[in-house]
Amino acid sequence: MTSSPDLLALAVDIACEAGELAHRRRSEGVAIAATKSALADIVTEADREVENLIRERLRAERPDDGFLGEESGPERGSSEFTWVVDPIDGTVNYAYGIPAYAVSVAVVAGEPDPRTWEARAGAVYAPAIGELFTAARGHGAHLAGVPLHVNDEIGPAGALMATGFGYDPDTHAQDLARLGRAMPLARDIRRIGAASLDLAYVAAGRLDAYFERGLQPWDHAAAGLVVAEAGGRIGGFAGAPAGRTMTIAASSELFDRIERAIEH
Ligand code: LIP
Repeated sequence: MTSSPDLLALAVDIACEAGELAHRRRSEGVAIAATKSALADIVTEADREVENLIRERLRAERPDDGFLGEESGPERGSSEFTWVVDPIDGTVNYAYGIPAYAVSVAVVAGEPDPRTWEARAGAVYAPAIGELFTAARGHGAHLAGVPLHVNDEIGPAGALMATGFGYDPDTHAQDLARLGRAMPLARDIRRIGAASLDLAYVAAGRLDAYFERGLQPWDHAAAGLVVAEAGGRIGGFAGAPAGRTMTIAASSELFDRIERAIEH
């Protein structure tokens, strides 16, 4: 049985090496390699190179584990573990030179399906900002070794909330209407552009809440554990796990209020 702290140590080592590669490539200039689900959904050569580095490191260190990466898709393993990886979360920020991007490396037990997996360890490394958020199941969430906890007390001005919008322009009207229904709960809104950092900031108390429709498993696998280990609640509507339909992260009381405001 491999312990969650042991798995986290490997996730951290790989995420940091991968993040330094991403940061180096950014300084050398970024090339768009292709578009994916929509014109705005881009992948850079660095996304692919960074995911390849992560994949090779895991093949060497954990050859029996499965892998699910944003750029290379699913690869079933023979062990109980699957690594769920976003090589550069916040790809559009990365392409534009905005430093809010992160390498997200998580390891889960069971099928790599957010509805059923048990997240065991996660590392979210933002190399341009120099911050590493970590969590091991049952061992808390940390930033630079300091324990994290979500904000349980929301001030009279309301909650500082983050959200995001999908790449498909046809979904923007619905997303904006949902944001309008959340605004009475908010003091202000942030749109950071990297789900893993949005979630990590909720865990760190830098945001009171975050919600977004359309997230992929690799967007939230690592940082979702960071939120949970920081005493926060992460999930979708009506008790569903975080996923494509909706991801909400906040303290439990605020989660309920946001869910009621945006679910219809
Ligand atoms: C991004 C998320 C972001 C969301 C974008 C995109 P990517 O992930 O981190 O929160 O709004 O639509 O899904 O594509 O940069 O890995």
